[in-house]
Amino acid sequence: MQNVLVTGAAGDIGTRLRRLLKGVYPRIRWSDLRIPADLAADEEFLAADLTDMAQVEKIVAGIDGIVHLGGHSVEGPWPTILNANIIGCYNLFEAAYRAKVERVVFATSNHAVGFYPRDKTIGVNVTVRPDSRYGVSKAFGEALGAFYADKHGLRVTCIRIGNVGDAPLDKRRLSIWLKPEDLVQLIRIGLEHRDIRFEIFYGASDNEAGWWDNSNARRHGYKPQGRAEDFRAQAMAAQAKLAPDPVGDRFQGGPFCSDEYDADQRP
Ligand code: 15L
Repeated sequence: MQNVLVTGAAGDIGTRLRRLLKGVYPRIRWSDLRIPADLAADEEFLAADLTDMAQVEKIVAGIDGIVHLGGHSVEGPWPTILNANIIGCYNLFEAAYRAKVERVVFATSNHAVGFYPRDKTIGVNVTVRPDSRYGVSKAFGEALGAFYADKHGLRVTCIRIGNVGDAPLDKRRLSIWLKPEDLVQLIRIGLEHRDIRFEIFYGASDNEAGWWDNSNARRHGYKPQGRAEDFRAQAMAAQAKLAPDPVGDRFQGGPFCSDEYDADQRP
């Protein structure tokens, strides 16, 4: 990997990666709608609106591998999701294919499978059960990745990210926490491992309370360093301050499940 493009450079994960990926690849081009406020003089940046194919073609030109973080990262109204995560994601994969990019690492989300109950351990071969329009858009991105891999030979890795942060924020995040450095490991496997064709990994650290069977990532060499249990006391203290969420607490996707939920009220 010589020339890497990372979309979503100004977001929370993008901002962390700008520090953590420094020097890892000879050239990293960062992109987002707007220039990050703290962009350093030695960082390459190209602004792009992912809904505009001509702009996407410009940012993928000359690139070998893409880390696609860009888009809308929580639930939103349909027009927002449609533009940022459906059209934007299609443009990204299609432009990557046309420009003969070798690899794409797609930041998908736990919300593609958020309606699995918390007492069930799931692997990467389960049917998607999105918990939001956002989750549906991530399932779409995974399907798009499989399509470009199977039909056109793009090497695609989808990372179903739990929650990236310095520490797990609450009880649910004890199960899905992803230490930023562990995300870097997963991204590097996607960009560098010789056997990648189409893979799905869970973006989770070594969490004792986890719900995901991440043996596929481990088979590819993933050795997570973060341990959510080291932060249990502070996560549970934060949990105690949250209002009970009878629906969200049943499902892996938490509040994304209870938001707009009315399934129990139907005859
Ligand atoms: C996500 O997919 C979001 O991007 C992030 O902001 C968190 O809400 C995370 O999921 C989560 O489930 O905690």
